[in-house]
Amino acid sequence: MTTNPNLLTPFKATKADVESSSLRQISEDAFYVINEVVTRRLGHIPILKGDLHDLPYKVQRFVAEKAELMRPRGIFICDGSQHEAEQIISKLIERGMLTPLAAYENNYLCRTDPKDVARVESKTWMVTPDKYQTVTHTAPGAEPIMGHWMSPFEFGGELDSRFPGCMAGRIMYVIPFSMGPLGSPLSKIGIQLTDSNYVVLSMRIMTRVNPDVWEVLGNNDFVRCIHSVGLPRPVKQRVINHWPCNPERVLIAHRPSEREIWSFGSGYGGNSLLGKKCFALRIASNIAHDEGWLAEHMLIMGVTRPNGKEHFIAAAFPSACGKTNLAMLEPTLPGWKVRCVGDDIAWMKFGEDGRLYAINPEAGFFGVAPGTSNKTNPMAVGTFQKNSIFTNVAETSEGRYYWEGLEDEIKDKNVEITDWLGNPWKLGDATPAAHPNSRFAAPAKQCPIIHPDWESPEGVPIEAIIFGGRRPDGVPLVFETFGWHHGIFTGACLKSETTAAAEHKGKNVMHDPMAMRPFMGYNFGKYLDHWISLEKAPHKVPKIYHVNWFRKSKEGKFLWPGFGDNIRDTAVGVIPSQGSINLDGLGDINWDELMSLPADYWKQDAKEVRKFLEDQVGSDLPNEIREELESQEKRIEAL
Ligand code: OXD
Ligand code: MN
Repeated sequence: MTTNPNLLTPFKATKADVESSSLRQISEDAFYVINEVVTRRLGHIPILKGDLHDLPYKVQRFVAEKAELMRPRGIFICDGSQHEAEQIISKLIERGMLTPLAAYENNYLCRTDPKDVARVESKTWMVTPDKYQTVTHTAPGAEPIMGHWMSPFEFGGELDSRFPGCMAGRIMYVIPFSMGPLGSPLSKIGIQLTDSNYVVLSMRIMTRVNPDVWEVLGNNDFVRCIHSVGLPRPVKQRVINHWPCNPERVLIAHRPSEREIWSFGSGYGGNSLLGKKCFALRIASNIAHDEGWLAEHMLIMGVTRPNGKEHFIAAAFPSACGKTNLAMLEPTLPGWKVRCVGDDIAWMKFGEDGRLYAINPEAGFFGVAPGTSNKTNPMAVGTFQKNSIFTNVAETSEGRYYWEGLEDEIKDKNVEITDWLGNPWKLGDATPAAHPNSRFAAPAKQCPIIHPDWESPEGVPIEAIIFGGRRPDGVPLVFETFGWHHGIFTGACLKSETTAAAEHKGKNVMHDPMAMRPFMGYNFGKYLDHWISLEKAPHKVPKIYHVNWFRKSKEGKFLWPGFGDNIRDTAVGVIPSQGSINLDGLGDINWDELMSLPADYWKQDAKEVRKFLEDQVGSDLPNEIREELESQEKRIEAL
């Protein structure tokens, strides 16, 4: 770099000018000061691809600062192109980290270190100066289950003991991405730094990685995402499956006010694809609170009735309840049509016309593979026939993926199968072929029933919100809540059986309020207040429903065969009466059992719900929700 004589003159741009402007808009003097700082910070770290000095100043500073901290051997600025992906893929195949699944076009299998297979909730933290920004004032002795707080002081220590030099010998990729259609008023920008090329390839599927992000950034801020597998070179321990990670040192920390995410030690899913749970839920729910919108763990679907009218629905289910299957449902009833907008996350904002508009901030599906088949979800199967990455599934000698649920689709029963651990496996073996949390990452645009408006910048208008969970006992197939507050109360009391998406063991029915328990970005009481505050003129709030197709008979069989107005009021909501739902072709349905409200169950449940809200939301429980609790208790008492 040439030295600028102006460096000796006083720095004219104010700090605020520099912070708020892109490189092109600031004064010459500041320009040279910045260049100097960036260059000094980078030291001898080469830029392997792209030109850092072409990027907005705030990005240069971010990249340089973090490179100075993590000391990679080079910096690679991603452009998201096909060519770039192909280069990375061929390198990973050569190294043995990716295996082409030869039966498809551009599909790959990746096996992780078996210690790095799911989100690690116990090591996921929100860092806020005040503890109660993150967690509620729980009852004495009650450990908060929503939000996991760490003080900035403690975080400083955790950061210092992990990140300095953590990328030594590795490349630091700079990934510019948009959550939501680029340039939509509902979208947000992120930049992820990572030393995992698997993450680069997955982010390309799951988000919009595009150099046009640099243009949009001129007037917008971005979420800072810093990710390292946490294994600097030379590596002291054995790297299993060419999957570097550091499971003992995992840390996933969010600084919501700074709009910043620090993730260390894991390369897997929600721990490392920071656009997803970390940004689009935990950080975005903070932004949404500040800006008056909602960032929720919800699928978005359009349902068209035989009369041609389409209704958009957002639905919240805890992890691995079949959200992806529901989002891509093929109705068996003649004349009905479903089209998918999103399968996991919804960003929703009221428009000037008072309606609630939703976008899917993601660009791909990161679905649980086991259980996905032509029978349960042919549309997902159609989506991942090409350009997809499969992680921790099994593989056949014909170059096909395999997992539990595909038994009937194996044509040659003698085909050789290699399980997710790389061992030979046979149909009927006791161990699972695929890890229960094995995943496909597939581009949403390949979904045969993707909605034509799924990338519409203004979003789609939501008419109904559905909450649901896996409830083997007591809870009817469907009920409509009595109104906005009762709907929020019902969402706050959401429960479901635990799943393999995180590190939980066994099957217990667990509280998962609004399906957001692992993804809450701030105090849950304030979150409920925020939802309540949205019912105001001119907002037309959607109707809220609760569903449960996981109810089992006394013999342990599902009462409802699958996903598939005459009503009556009950203690927990409005329930359709027999005859109002078309059951044609569904065989023997025990309607009374499916829709019943067992008094003993609900009396017990009401006590448990009160204890949960008092323990977990404590003095932060909004009055409106307390009133709903009390009214519901009275209705249940009268059962
Ligand atoms: C997911 C989850 O991966 O909810 O979508 O865990
Ligand atoms: Mn999810």
